[in-house]
Amino acid sequence: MAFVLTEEQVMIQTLARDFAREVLMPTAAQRDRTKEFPRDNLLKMGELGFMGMMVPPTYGGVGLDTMSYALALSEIAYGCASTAVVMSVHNSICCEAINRFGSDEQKQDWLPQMATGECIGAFALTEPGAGSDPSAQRMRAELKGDEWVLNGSKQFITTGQNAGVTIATAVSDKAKGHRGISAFLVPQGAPGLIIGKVEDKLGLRASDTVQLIFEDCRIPAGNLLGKPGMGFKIAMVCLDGGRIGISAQSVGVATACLDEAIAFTKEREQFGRPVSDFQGLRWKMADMATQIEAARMMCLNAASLKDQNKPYSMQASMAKLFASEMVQQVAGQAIQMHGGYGFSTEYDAERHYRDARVFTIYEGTSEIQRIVISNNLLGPPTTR
Ligand code: COS
Repeated sequence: MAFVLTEEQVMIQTLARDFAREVLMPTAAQRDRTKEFPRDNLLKMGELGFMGMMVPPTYGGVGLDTMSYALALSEIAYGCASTAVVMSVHNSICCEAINRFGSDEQKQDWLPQMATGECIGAFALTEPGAGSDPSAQRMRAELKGDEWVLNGSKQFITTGQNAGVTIATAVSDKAKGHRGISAFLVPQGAPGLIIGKVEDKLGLRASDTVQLIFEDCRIPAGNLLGKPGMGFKIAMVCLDGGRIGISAQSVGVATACLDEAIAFTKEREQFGRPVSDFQGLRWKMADMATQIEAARMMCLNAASLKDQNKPYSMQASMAKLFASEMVQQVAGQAIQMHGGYGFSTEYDAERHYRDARVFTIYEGTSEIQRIVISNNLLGPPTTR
């Protein structure tokens, strides 16, 4: 399937490419070292429309399609994967959840400030004992008067420390299993919301990943997102879109790896000629480019299905599975082609390798994607 991009999509892609290469890329290695959250860059991205990409203009966004979003996100990931994951969770999970499931009042309250990048979104589903199986979560939500009271903890929450709003799920009716899980809009500074352990990570170091502790955390009754018991569904629906985002990030990082491998091997001379002349490397590069192209097509395919309001859950999982596994190979090859320099922080190859490692894990591991794909093919297993 060949994709003919519209003029608008090419324009968005070019805007993101220029921004990523001129603004994000030159400072990405430094952010990796200092772990500084890219707040200023996110505000600039808000000005350019990248923080409310699919939010309708009535709520302050630019109302673009998922294809444009995936194209832009790939470019941002090319420049800085840490910035890209913040953009990804913010747009494809948080803004999407509020836009799709929020009341008009909630949309008015949150989306305009999210679209500017002033208020960044986080998504708190995972718990210490409930990762791949979010239906086993234990955080509780109890309606007391005109407030919801949340108790429990969430684990590995991207942007948890810096988010203006966190969409958190909790069990509001234990008897109903996953249909008793609800979703809540928890503003930064809500009483009883405590930032726990800040993870020290292998990669994506400028994006914070934290534990969130809810100790009698009180939020207004009106901060319930959707209806009671809709939290699991909201999470599943938004993760489908999120997985398109991770495939886009994978494509962006892999493309950076390939471009850097090409540049390095053309410069590097051994045995009296550039190492890019050796067929062993040329063919590897051909394979890398082919794999990236396949992943890009799968990512855009899932995005396009979503834009056409067709089922895309399986295609999103396929894109995420393929692209996130692909970038592991490509990033490893890029290091190999840099030789000893690839192992040094002097070059970006090692950072890409570290950043990409989580892509097969977050927003559903590769194993979970295979469950989603096989369930779509075969129906759920007959024994549970
Ligand atoms: N879209 C809409 N609804 C969905 C859905 C989707 N993509 N996937 C599942 N659902 C619904 C089902 O329709 C079902 O609803 P009803 O009970 O109303 O019929 C409900 O969710 C439960 O579905 P299912 O029985 O398939 O759920 P399981 O508990 O077996 O889990 C997986 C399914 C494994 C796919 C799910 O738990 C999952 O995605 N896990 C990974 C979570 C994840 O990505 N974590 C990372 C956190 S973010 S970093």
